[in-house]
Amino acid sequence: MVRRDINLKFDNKKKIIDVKIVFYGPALSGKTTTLKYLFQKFGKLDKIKSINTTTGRTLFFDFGIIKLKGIEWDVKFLIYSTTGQDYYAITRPTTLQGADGIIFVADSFVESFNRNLVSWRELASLYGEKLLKMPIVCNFNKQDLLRKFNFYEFLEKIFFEKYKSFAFFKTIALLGDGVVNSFKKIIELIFPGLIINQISI
Ligand SMILES: Nc1nc2c(ncn2[C@@H]2O[C@H](COP(=O)(O)OP(=O)(O)OP(=O)(O)O)[C@@H](O)[C@H]2O)c(=O)[nH]1
Ligand SMILES: [Mg+2]
Repeated sequence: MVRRDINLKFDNKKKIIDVKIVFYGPALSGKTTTLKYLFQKFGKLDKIKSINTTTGRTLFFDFGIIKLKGIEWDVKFLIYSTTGQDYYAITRPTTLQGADGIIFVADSFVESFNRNLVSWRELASLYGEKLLKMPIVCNFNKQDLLRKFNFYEFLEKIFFEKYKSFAFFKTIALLGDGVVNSFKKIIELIFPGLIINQISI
């Protein structure tokens, strides 16, 4: 089993575990759309708090909570998306603070290849070696587009094999394809050994 620094927050009295998951990636890759699909799926769309520009772009972050009831413990997922706009880049480390898992949303449009890489490298530089043990799921989003890059080329560029707790999915956030599965996967990576058959609230 992979060992990593554990910073999950346990409330022993209330029997609640807080888990922070952050959607990260370049501008307009589909982070907010992915998060919204997830919350809509759980009937919690109205529970998202977004700090947006007037044009609907993420200014600081989107934030929402999904609660899962267990037999002994409840898990509270605190879910954030960062802003992809470089003008607001200063907010990204703050949003990442204390993350237990990261879903990297890549834009699969062929001309976005390098923007994904720049965003990944920024993430890597913010974490340093610690990123190697961080649970990460990479969503290759916008799979509905005709002109996509080969995602294996991206995986090779980031040397994905060195990441100890890593998975990737093809997603279409607009339709929700792959979104729930990638969310389940990040939970499994955060709680190694746990297999999630069904997520319920
Ligand atoms: N074709 C296609 N478009 C998508 C998909 N997911 C998101 N989009 C579109 O991409 C644009 C940007 O989506 P957002 O979810 O706002 O992207 P973001 O990553 O949150 O952007 P920032 O917050 O500005 O960093 C919107 O027009 C979405 O409708 C997808 O799977 N396929
Ligand atoms: Mg956004």
